[in-house]
Amino acid sequence: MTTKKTLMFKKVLVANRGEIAVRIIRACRELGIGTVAVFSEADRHALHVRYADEAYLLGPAPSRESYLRSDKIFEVAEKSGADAIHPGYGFLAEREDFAAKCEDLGITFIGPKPSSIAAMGDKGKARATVIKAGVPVVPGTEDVGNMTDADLLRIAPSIGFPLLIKATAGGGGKGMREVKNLDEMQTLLASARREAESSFGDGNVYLEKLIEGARHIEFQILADSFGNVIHLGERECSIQRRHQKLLEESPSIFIDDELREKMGNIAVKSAQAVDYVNAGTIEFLVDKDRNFYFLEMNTRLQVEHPVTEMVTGVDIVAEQIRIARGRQLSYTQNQIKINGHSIECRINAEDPFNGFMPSTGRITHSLLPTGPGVRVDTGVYPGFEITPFYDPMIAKLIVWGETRAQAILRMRRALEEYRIVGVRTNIPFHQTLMDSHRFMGGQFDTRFVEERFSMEDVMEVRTIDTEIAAILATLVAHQQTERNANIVRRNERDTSNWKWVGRWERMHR
Ligand code: MV4
Repeated sequence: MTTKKTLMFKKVLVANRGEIAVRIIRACRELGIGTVAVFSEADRHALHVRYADEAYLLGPAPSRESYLRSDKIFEVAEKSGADAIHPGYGFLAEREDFAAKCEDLGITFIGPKPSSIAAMGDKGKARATVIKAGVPVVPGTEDVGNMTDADLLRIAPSIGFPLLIKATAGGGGKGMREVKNLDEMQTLLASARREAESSFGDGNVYLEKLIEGARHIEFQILADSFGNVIHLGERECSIQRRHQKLLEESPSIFIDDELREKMGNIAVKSAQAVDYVNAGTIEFLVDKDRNFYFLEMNTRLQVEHPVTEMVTGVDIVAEQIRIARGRQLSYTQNQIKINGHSIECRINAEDPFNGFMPSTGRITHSLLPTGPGVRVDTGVYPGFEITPFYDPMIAKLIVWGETRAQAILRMRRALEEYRIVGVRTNIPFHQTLMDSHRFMGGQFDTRFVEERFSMEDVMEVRTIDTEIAAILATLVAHQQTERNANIVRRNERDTSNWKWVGRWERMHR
């Protein structure tokens, strides 16, 4: 066996903010590693600044002037003597040049090699790379490099309609267009290229057959620098709105042990195809007939990693640090067992009664749910001001239950306990979702929230408020601020939860 130097970090710089910065600081604390926080002018009083051993100002609130300023971050690393950087998710996490610069400066990047980030960052290249490794992808273009409109128009009929135009630099649905027939393709190609150009500075696109009614299921993988690669099972991420995930769970009720093993092996193969090291996620589309297709790989820690932690018992951030220190994985594939069920609700400062508009302002009061099987990862506290500069996600509410039904019951209970006053949140949305029969029965795909999920139940509450408004405008003004704290809707099922669980579990045996 090759001997590798083990790096004992003394200090980790956390190049992020909010709940994920807090999450990383916590892992470092438990491992006895010092922490350095960085912050913008809007985040002087943020939780990650308070929890870190040291904290340094980067610049003004906008990300471009603070969390994206790699030059400032390297200055802080030098000044503080940090020997590693954890990028979290977003910001600089998937920037090949940032990871490379860390290497040049002798700072350990807690993440994959720059070459792996690059290989998976270009979606067209990623497709070509995993195809060679025998990974199933959605039928589509297979050429690497830029293709002209003429090329794409010629190939399209052999792929078949409907198809999707996707941006090679893409992700998150930007520059994506659904094409129903050849006639409309030219126009849609132009608009996809325009959007990709303005979003990523790269108008290159590729084609894939459209998979309708698919679920979005992703696999967590861990890889060490000795070539050991394991998977930690899947996360079901189909509950999303406009490409923003709202709820994730593990395991997926759609995946049985046999399919999990098959997809897990393919996930491992995909990671090996780019010589992957550290934590990563392979996204798949799974159609009604359980055919699965590689979609893309995320070369970072993900928002929804806690649901995997809850059912496997693996501390993913601690493993990331261990891997970056040049040590072997703590687990072999055989030691990974899925235990129970976990659900995560993303708590966003946005108003579900008003088109999910971002809500800003000071959190005056908050009461966190606690108790058995409940975990809250948050970066905010009473007195903290939510600004419009960053992602609206202010907390992740994660529950664990022995079964999916018990996890749902626990989530309903935790959502009831949660009080946030001062900003609107999407808690009422999640409460309505927890009452949805389709969600309970697992009958959903990626179109569920936008097409099948009725906000009528949520709207009903609003209608009542509007009636009150007509009578007593002043009372409503008061209610608006109180609503988030008071909106607890009961229904008959609450009085017979156990009967309901029993019936539901018999139904799904
Ligand atoms: C697809 C697809 C159907 N067929 N590709 C959306 C964002 C990008 N990551 C990939 N996406 C999709 N690609 C084929 N060939 C449907 C989606 C998609 C989707 C994927 C995952 C989660 C939510 C989604 C919502 C709409 C469309």
